[in-house]
Amino acid sequence: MFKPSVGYVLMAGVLSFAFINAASAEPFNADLSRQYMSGDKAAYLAGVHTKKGLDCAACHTTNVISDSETEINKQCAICHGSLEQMGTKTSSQTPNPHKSHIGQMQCTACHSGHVPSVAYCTNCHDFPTLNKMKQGVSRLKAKFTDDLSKYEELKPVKIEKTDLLIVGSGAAGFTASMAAREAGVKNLIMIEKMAVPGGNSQLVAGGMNAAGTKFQKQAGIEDNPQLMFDDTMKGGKNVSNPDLVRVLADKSNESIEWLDKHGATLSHVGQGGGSSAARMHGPADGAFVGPYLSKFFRDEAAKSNLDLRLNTKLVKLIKGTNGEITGALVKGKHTGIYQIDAKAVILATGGIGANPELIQKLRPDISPEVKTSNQPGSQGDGIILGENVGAAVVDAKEIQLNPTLLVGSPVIVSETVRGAGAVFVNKEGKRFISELTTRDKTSAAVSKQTGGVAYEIFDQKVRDKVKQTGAAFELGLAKEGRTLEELGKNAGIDPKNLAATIAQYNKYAEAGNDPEFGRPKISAKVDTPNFYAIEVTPAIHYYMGGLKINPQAKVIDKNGKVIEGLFAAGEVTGGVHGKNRLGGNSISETITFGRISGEEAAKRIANN
Ligand code: FAD
Ligand code: MEZ
Repeated sequence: MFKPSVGYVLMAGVLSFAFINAASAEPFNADLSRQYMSGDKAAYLAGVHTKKGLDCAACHTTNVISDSETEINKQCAICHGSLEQMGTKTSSQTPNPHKSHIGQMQCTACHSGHVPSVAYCTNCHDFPTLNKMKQGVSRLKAKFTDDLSKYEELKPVKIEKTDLLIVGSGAAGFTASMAAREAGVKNLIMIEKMAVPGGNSQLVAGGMNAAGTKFQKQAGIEDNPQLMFDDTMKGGKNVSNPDLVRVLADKSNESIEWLDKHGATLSHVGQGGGSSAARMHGPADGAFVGPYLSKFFRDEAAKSNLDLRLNTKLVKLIKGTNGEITGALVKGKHTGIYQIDAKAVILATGGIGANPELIQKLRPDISPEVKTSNQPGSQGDGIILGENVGAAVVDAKEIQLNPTLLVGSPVIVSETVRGAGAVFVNKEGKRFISELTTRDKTSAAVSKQTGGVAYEIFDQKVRDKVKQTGAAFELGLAKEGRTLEELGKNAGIDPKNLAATIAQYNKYAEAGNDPEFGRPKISAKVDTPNFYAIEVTPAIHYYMGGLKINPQAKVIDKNGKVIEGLFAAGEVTGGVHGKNRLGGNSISETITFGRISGEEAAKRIANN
């Protein structure tokens, strides 16, 4: 397996930059392509194509390469077919990224012409079966952390003007863009530093919390915003900003309706930990919410011709003479540093979960060995750059561990699996906590079990009903047995204890009361073969801290004053979740505060 060293990658990057620049300045020529015919470079796509007799113009139809690389990707599809078609041609690959990422990926996210290719998915997934893909796509984890202070003094190569700049293409950013357009904003640019849009939002599992929705009523669930407010405050240990929590709870139904009106219907309702009513909304078939919403957002962006620039990173916010934000410096993969002047900037850059250095600085008590569920772009850029222009940061040390990372992958096993009846046991086959308590307590309890792991035990009923168990089976990480004893043997759990524990649990379920651990609303028995076990362990998952905002999504400075022109929404902000976020409250926050930020930015733009 080809494993380039850091120095090698850097050198290749420099060469590639030189090549692209040369290509931009003069017509593509045979001498340049010959460079890619021998040595290591022959393994890059440029070399592979050159050997086949194709010249540079086969891929590069223009002399200038856009940062999103859309024109190159168009050329890939012309010769090789769409991602769907590639999915059928590469059907022997396990997993098959062409199939599992239809619509989400650009070819160049994984395949590079002039540097070693990196399978983008290996930034998040650790596939035991993926050693090396065709065309030199190797398994290499890229390093995304970047010292943003180095951009402070850099001068832009050009200046552009727009009304609204949105930074980050997760749920908060996309929602803000839709709301801003609905409120009349015509000129807006959205930038995303990664090669793939979607952020952590595309990974969302169980769903979006909302209270008093028509979907809850249809399912006979009683709930209201006051209950959601109380649960959120209690779950966050009463340190959340009640004004923000009030907005979250009161507007949650409106946000579900807003999504529904635009064609994203979250009609399935599941139960999350710490919520006194089932209120975690997802798509009708109970599938993962992230891919469903991300497709919805990408389709909306295509319909509205959104100016979405991938591979384009915010590196500095620019302040005007009165302290207001007037725009930003951004860095495009090919363009370099340029300035975008804007009447308003919305930060929707997500959290810090993929920045181990920052996490260690804030929380040295969290072992550096703990994995993350986050996508690699979650580096805290928006928080660092916001602070650089005077923004206040709240709850800075509040980092959430999710108790149920699927061991052997970075996939989260959704709380809705426990909500639907799965039971927690340890290696000894014993229960140790209520399955539906809050994450802080659950993560702490799982960490204390043998090997720092636990198992979610469920039966065929749950497997059939809850699609959220699917990933564990697709990745070959779920264990199975026709009896509980057999399951115990297959999963490495004490078989006798497991059978006895579940027999006792079923008695509690029949009685509707769990005197041992107080699991609320206990009713579903684990009694229908086959039986299954999924091994889980805690992982860094969510940043409760972040930029201080007011209920209008305006960023607040260290003196308690609004920083004019600067808005923020989603995980980049703090204050909503206090010391512990309830599962399902984040996507709710991104839609509600994403909408507010778009509407408020539109008001500012109309008045300037
Ligand atoms: P993101 O979706 O993370 O988007 C931020 C974007 O900004 C990213 O694409 C990032 O690359 C980009 N960006 C960052 N810095 C820059 C920069 N300098 N320049 C340009 N772009 C930049 N929450 C729930 O409520 N329910 C769930 O079921 C749920 N499941 C989850 C499952 C997983 C595996 C994970 C990781 C999280 C889950 N969460 C869930 C939490 C939730 O997904 C996130 O908190 C939420 O999606 C954050 O949305 P966002 O728009 O604020 O940020
Ligand atoms: O982070 C969440 O809210 C989450 C993973 C919810 C879930 O499905 O468990």
